[in-house]
Amino acid sequence: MSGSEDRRLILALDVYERERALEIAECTADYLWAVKVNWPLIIGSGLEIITELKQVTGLPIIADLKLADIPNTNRLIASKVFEAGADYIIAHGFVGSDSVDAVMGLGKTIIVVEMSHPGAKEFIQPATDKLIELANELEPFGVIAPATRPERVSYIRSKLKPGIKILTPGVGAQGGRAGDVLKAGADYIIVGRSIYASENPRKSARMLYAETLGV
Ligand code: FNU
Repeated sequence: MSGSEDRRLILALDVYERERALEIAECTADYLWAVKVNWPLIIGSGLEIITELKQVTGLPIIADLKLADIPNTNRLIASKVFEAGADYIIAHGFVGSDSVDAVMGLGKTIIVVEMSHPGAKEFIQPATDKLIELANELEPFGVIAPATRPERVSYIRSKLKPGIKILTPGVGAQGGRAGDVLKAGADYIIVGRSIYASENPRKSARMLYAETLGV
């Protein structure tokens, strides 16, 4: 097994149960760059799951809370999440630079500049240019862009300061393809159901990892 430097796969671990989450994370860890936790797992298993996942996998943990509140509330939430061991946190940019800044003061942040679902075209996509500007100004670790629209990922890459990573959910269950979006300029793909809901999560993660290698 290679070192984690060449890994570009992030597991979106959207299950409720602690045992199941730990089991899936452990058996797929060899192929992952990081594990992403979202509200379903935190609601189902508590914030301590972040600490446990780190212990079991040794991988970075991304807290996908899509923070979208006033600066003080964003700060209150993010400080507990970083305290629990999260390495990265995802925040919405549309609430404004002060709200994002509050999170960035506490730890590594990923800003949503465009979402992957069809409804993202209604309100978020029209604001993407401004959200890219915000990212260029604040220089977060990375941004979220849609694996379901590789042409938008190319566009976002062309406008984004070099060095800011692009993380793309939407591969598999939402219709995006790993090769297409990596070729378009994504640094990482985020995959949930195609791994955790498959019959053999380890095998599915290995196949996706293999797809990322040749790009
Ligand atoms: P899967 N996610 C997403 N689109 O899908 N954070 C976005 O635009 C975004 C996200 C998350 O479809 C989603 O909440 F900003 O099962 C889920 O945790 O592969 C994961 O990415 C995709 O899961």
